[in-house]
Amino acid sequence: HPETQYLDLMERVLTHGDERVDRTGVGTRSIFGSMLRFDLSDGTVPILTTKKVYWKTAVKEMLWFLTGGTNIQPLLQENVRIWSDWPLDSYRRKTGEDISQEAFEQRILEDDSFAAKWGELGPVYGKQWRRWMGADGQEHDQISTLVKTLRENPSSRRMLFHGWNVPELGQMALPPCHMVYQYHVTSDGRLNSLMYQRSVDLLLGAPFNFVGATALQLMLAQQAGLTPGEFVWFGGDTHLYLNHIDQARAQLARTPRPLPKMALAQRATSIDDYKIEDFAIEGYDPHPAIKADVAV
Ligand code: UFP
Repeated sequence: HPETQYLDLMERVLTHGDERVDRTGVGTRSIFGSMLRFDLSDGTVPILTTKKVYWKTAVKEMLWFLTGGTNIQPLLQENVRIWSDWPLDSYRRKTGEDISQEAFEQRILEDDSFAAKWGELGPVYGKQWRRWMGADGQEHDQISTLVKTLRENPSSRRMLFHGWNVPELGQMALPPCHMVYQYHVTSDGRLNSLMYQRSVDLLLGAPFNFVGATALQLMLAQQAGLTPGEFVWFGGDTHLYLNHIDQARAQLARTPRPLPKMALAQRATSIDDYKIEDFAIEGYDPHPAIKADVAV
């Protein structure tokens, strides 16, 4: 079962991980360098079954990246709250106001000027993917270039996009974790993708990142008239937070079920025209969700 790779990796981090202090102060067990491969050619996608993964949230986040947006307001309009921690933390520090997450999010939704001031994440993923500012003073749309190359020169070995814009790292709420994506087209028209993730919260982050990356692979394949092939995932610092150990053990005790299939219900006009309703999942029957706190 493809999911066994993930569980084996989790087991390895749990038993052989180096226990160390990390940026968040929570502490992790960590190994360096890992790889997983998933074959999407049978229609399946790596949406884990050993716990319920909120796949729609991950797809909505990917669609938001593609808009080039860097403000949490459109995410909140879609009821996606995963990026709220950073602006909330910054608001509390700068104003000294002890506002709840709910109240903060409500203000972002209702007050556009408040959102413009306090909902910004800095030049995170969307900005770099769609509007990377070059030294030439021009904005570079890496995604459009990629789609064009997939269509016109699919044997290229230069089909990639990158989020690690060195001079802008300091202005980002969080420097990119899923940092570089590369693509490869086989002679029989399958689109393979590879994603490098420099830092991996194996319990909470990775399952989400698999969904985003493979949803993107499906969209790109459709736009370029290709069929999905393999998804190859590389992790750099691959870790379990010390307050996720019990949850990891609980997950490891579960037996994977068949992976679900993901399909695009219709052909969108361009890479900018996909909606969450276009993503259809079939046969997803996961074990119950596992609750855990995100380290900020
Ligand atoms: N993290 C992920 N996936 C993501 C994301 C964050 O696993 O998509 F945005 C985790 C990795 C790490 C933390 O635990 O968030 C980022 O911290 P740092 O920048 O110190 O690596």
